[in-house]
Parts: sequence; C-alpha cells; structure tokens
Amino acid sequence: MLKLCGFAASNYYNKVKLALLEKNLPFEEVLAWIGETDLSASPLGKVPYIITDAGPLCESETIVEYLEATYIQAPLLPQDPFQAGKVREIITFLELYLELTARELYAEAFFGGKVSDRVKERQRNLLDKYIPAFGRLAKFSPYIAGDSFTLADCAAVCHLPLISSCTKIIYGEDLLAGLPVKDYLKAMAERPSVQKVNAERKANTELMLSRNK
Ligand SMILES: N[C@@H](CCC(=O)N[C@@H](CS)C(=O)NCC(=O)O)C(=O)O
Repeated sequence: MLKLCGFAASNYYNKVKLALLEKNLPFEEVLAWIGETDLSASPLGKVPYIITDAGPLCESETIVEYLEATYIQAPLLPQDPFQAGKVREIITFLELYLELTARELYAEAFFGGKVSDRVKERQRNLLDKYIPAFGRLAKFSPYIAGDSFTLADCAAVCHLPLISSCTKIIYGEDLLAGLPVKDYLKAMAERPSVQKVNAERKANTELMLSRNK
C-alpha cells in the first residue's frame, strides 16, 4: 500500500493527501515531523514524501503527477494536453509565486518568530504583483481551473487559506480579498475529501503547536 509520510499540518502534505482521497486510492499515513524524516526518501528533509512499491518519491508536484500517471481512475488532469497545461500553469503560479512568497512571512505569522520590516516590504511588493497575475489565470467557475476538480484544486484548497491568514496577520489585510477565494473555499469544503483533510489538519496543528512549546 502507498505510504504518505509527513504531518497533516503541512499544506504540501495535504495537497497530496487530497489527491489520494479524490482518486480513491488506499494509502497509509506515516507521521514524520521535520527532523524525523527519512533523508534517503526526501534529501532536503521536507514533507511530504511517499513510499511506493517502486521506491520513495518526494516533492508534492512530482508525487501527484506520478499518482495521476499511474492510477487512471478519477482523473485530476484534463485529457487534452493544452487544458492539462492550463491546470499546471495555475499550480505553478500558486506555488512558485504565491505560496513561496508568502512562506517568507510564516515564521512571524504562525510560529512566534520575527520577520524584518525589509522582508515584509519586499514580499508585499512581490505579492502585489503576483496575486493579480494569478487572478487573471484562476477561473473559480466553480473550480480553480474551470468546470472540473483538478490537481490545481488540490493545491489551491491547501495553499490559499494560509496565504489569506498570513497576509491578514502581517499586513492587517487579506491580500486575496479581491478574488472570490472565500466563496471558492466554502464550496470546496462541501467535499468529503476536503472535510477530512481540514479536520485532520486542525488536530495535527494543535499537536504540532503543543510539541513546540
Ligand atoms: N516543494 C516542496 C515543498 C514542501 C515543503 O516546504 N514542506 C514543508 C512543510 S509545509 C517542509 O517540509 N519544511 C521543512 C523544510 O523546508 O526544511 C513540495 O512541493 O513538496
């Protein structure tokens, strides 16, 4: 059986978990906190990684693409290569531009650390450029890439709430407020897979924070 390794407070872990649930694949979760990961499976010590019969695989996007190519049931990418490209384009914008830019602020937003004013200003300038650009690609009709649930939703459902709350905490305003993100997340939260991921994220986040005390 596939093993999903990491912890459920992680947005990248939950992106893979959501894809596994949506594809109805049996899998086992193996708890591995940062610092407790298998470096032969994930050389940078990041989560998630999976263990397959063929061996380990890390990096969430690599993992979901592997799952998609291996298990044809409940496809999460359009058949048409161009449309599949549009889905991947949204994922790239979400992760490379939005999530990784906001991530520089997480230490202060979520973990009691401090981020310098210089970094806050630099990331703000980037987000002010990246978010409207993302808004030009995202469809929200009703799914992030159009009329069906795709890998882009697996990413969006896990990354957008973090970006919203992080920017609210650091800048006093939700920088995603100009996009229909709230309604989108509400609609996605009607899916049993998303409900499961969110409930287990909350429980694991409490556990993580109590460990860090
Ligand atoms: N590009 C990676 C990002 C994964 C990632 O950053 N995971 C975080 C947890 S949300 C992590 O492992 N952080 C520990 C570290 O970077 O050392 C992916 O898509 O899997």
